[in-house]
Amino acid sequence: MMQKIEHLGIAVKDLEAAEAIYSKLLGTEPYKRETVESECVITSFFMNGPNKIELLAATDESSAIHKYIEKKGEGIHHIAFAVEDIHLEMERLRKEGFVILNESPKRGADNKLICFIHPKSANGVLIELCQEISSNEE
Ligand code: CMX
Repeated sequence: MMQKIEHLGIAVKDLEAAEAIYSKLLGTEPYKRETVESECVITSFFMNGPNKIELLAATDESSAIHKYIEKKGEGIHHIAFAVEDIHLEMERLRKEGFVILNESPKRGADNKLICFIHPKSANGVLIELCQEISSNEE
């Protein structure tokens, strides 16, 4: 089942400028920057207490982030939920009628297996599932 909100994803145009703003806002620097080639994004992660915020900028125009910002502007792009077993959760949600955007989980940022649920299935909110990759799943 869904364990907790793992992070909030925020779509930004300029990663460095957004990092400066969120560093001031949260009073801490990002702990990690990571490019996810398959998603054409560069990400930057902040911790705020137990909570995580992911800034996402497009690396090219084919990126979902580029399309999102063109259409809706910068802002909250997705909510990610931590799951223990992403395969089981995808199966459960498929049976519940959610539109899962990935046939199988793929590798995302910050050592996670991820998949997405279409925003039309969840009241206009893009949902991400993520499972921590343990060393025996590498
Ligand atoms: N949140 C809410 N609504 C969204 C959305 C989002 N993040 N992205 C798109 N939409 C809406 C659009 O506004 C549009 O709504 P209308 O039909 O009412 O206009 C509809 O969904 C279709 O959007 P679109 O612009 O035509 O885009 P596509 O259908 O080509 O793609 C989506 C939309 C969600 C299927 C695609 O963005 C996707 O597969 N996303 C998952 C992957 C992803 O977002 N990767 C980047 C993050 C990677 C990471 O976190 O590491």
